[in-house]
Amino acid sequence: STSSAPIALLSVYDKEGLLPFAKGLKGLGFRLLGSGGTARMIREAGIEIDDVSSITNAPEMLGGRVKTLHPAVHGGILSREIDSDLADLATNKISPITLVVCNLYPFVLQTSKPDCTLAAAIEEIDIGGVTLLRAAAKNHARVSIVSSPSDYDAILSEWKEKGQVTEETRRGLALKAFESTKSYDEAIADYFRKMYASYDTAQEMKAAAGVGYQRLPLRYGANPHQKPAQAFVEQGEMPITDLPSSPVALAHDRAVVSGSPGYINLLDALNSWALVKELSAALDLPAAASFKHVSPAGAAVGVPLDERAAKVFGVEDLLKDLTPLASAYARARGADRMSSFGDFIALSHPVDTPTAKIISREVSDGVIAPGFEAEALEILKKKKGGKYCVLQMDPNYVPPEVETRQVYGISLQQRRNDCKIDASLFENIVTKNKELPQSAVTDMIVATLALKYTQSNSVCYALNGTVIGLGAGQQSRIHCTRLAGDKADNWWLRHHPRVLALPFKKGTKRADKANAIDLFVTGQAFTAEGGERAQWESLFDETPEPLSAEDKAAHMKQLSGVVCSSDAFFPFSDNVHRARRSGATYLAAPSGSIMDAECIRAADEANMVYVHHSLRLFHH
Ligand code: 93A
Repeated sequence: STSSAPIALLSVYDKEGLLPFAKGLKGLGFRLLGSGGTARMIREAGIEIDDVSSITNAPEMLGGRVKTLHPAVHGGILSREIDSDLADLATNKISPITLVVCNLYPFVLQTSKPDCTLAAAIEEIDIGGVTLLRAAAKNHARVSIVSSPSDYDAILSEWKEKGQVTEETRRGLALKAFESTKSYDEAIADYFRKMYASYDTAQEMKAAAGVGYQRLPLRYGANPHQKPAQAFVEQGEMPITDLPSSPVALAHDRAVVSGSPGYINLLDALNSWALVKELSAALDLPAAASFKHVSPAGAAVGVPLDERAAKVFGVEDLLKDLTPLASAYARARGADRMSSFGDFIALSHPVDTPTAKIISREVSDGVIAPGFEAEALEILKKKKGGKYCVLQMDPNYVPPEVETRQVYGISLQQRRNDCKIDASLFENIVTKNKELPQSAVTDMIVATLALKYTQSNSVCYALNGTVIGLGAGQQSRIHCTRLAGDKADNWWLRHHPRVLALPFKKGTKRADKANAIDLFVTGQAFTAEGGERAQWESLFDETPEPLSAEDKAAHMKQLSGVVCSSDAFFPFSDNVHRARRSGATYLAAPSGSIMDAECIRAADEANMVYVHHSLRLFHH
């Protein structure tokens, strides 16, 4: 080799394609340098190569931990073609390196072995290779960094053709190298998180060290066959603490548990927490949400209940003790008792005893709240044989501005939906009737905030600070408006004196009552036959007569003042007509439909108050 020959430095773990590539480089006039094993393999194949130690004048040491970490290597890689750099190279007798070929120790392969020890994992953390990749990628203005055997052929042919690796290719190679070091470090961080900052391991050690938790193992993913599953933060502490049936006191007044919530539990917990936090802040009242499948089944603020409402919402026996938070949850849990069955609950304020008492007798999966009064926690801990999922949320946690998720291997990134929803959103009244009372503004905030955290399309009806009907996840807007309207109708029919006086047998379970009432108000009890009918009838001391169409119509006429809000514009006036039939007096929706004028006309005909804004609220 002549001293002017370009230098290629090779240091690869994965030696696939190495020999033909080295041979090719040699044939193109490169001087080859290699780290221990790489150089040996190439030399044994009869290709001339020098050891890295021939330029460093230092041996590989520490059992291979230091192979290429040396100024002669990194000076040669990082130098620019500027006078001061060239002078430094000359002074230190360092030759510039033109091409670096490197791939890393197989950290993931090692840690995925079932019997992998911490020591073995740590030994597979590549330091020098990562430094080669980063240094060469940083200096891609001059240096080519080849990090994947799949690029060997293309590099050879490009050099053959053009006498160099082009700038465009070097840029692509640099990006690839940084991507590989990023995912490499991610894998190491993932492993360390599991070993050092997880809820499931080394509790005492972390307690002593006062180290925060970054990871919550999940029971499984969306389905039991989707294992493993975990939740984690990449920086700072996990803002959620899982409170156990028998808490282990840890640093920072925290407690951890060995059990773990599921993936959908966490989706519900995080979305519902965001909802109640914003609801409570917007209305200065305690707020509650009852989530199922990542949409609210109910949501409300702590507006007091009267006796009839208490009965409809299933808390008449607890009425005199209800706190504002308990009222909020009673409303959220009781509005659509069918949908809320097995819910995940979010509460904006520390859970008190009255709220815990309501929770204790309902079927529910878990609760997230910023705190728990001692007696309330005692009550919740007894639920589900001690397995009730109790999550404590740091109320001061603020999520990052940009959120990322992966779908089918593709990363999607967006600015978080951090828009504020408050009274100022509802100032543009576009109908002739402009009478929008404070209570309706409150309901618009409740309904619209609920939509912000509901799978789209969605339409929400609200009254008395309570979601009374929510249509989620429908592809057609009118289907949302109908679904939500039907739910609001059922909710209102449950106020009918005949429903309130249904002669249930003593000891009928709460969930069975909810089911039977739903069958009664929808009329489905009376189209049922055989065993299904007999089952329904068996719940009563005497079989109830159906509500007639006239009964229902007369009762529905008494429902008014309802707010109906939509997560995107109403495309046709049929939505307005349908909302009116469920007692809607007030409408809120973004403008932008070519049928806006038609919708406003329909609202005017019914003397409704229609608020336009420009905030679309799709959520997925
Ligand atoms: O242990 S290291 O982090 N120390 C180093 O200085 C170093 N330099 C290169 N590992 C180092 N490497 C890695 O060695 C490379 O990333 C490559 O994976 C491997 C090649 O070793 P050998 O040439 O001895 O087979």
